Amino acid sequence: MASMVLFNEVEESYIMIKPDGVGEIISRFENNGFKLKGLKLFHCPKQLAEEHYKDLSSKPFFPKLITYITLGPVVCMAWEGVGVVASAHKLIGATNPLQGEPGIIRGDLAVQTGRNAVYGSDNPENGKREIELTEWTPVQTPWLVE
Ligand code: IDP
Ligand code: MG
Repeated sequence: MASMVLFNEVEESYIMIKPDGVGEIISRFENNGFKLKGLKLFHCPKQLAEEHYKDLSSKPFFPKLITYITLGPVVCMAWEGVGVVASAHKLIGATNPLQGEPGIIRGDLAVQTGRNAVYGSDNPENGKREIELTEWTPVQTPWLVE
C-alpha cells in the first residue's frame, strides 16, 4: 500500500484501548513523541463496532470480536505525528499477543488474540475515517467558540 511507505508524512492514527486494556498504553505512545489530539472514554454501541470492523464482517470470529469490543468502555484516541501509523503498528505488535516481544504493547499487556488490548489504524486513510467515525471534536472548539 503506497501510503504505508510515506514515513515522513504527518499522519493521524486512531488508537483504541479495548475494554481489557490499561492506561499504560497511553504512555507508550507519549514516550515515542507522538501528539495526543483527543481522547474519550466511550461505550461503543454494537452498530458502530460493526461499522468500525466492517472489513472483517465475513470472518468466523466477527461476532466474538463485536462482543469483545462492546463489553465495556473503550478509550478512543487520535494520535498525530510523522509516520505515526507505521510506528503505532510496531508499538502494538502482532495480532496474537503471544508472538509479541518484550517491550511491545500486546506482548507485555495481553495474552490472547481475542483479548489483545488495543487497536491501531492500518493506514492514514483509515486513521482519518476511524477518528471521524467516533465523532471526535477538537477540545479547543468549545473553548474558543461559544
Ligand atoms: P489487528 O488488530 O492486529 O490488525 P486483525 O486481523 O485486523 O488484527 O483483527 C482484528 C481483531 O480481531 C484483532 O485485533 C483481534 O481482537 C480479533 N481477532 C483476530 N483474529 C482473531 C481470532 O482468530 N480469534 C479471535 N479474535 C480474533
Ligand atoms: Mg487489522
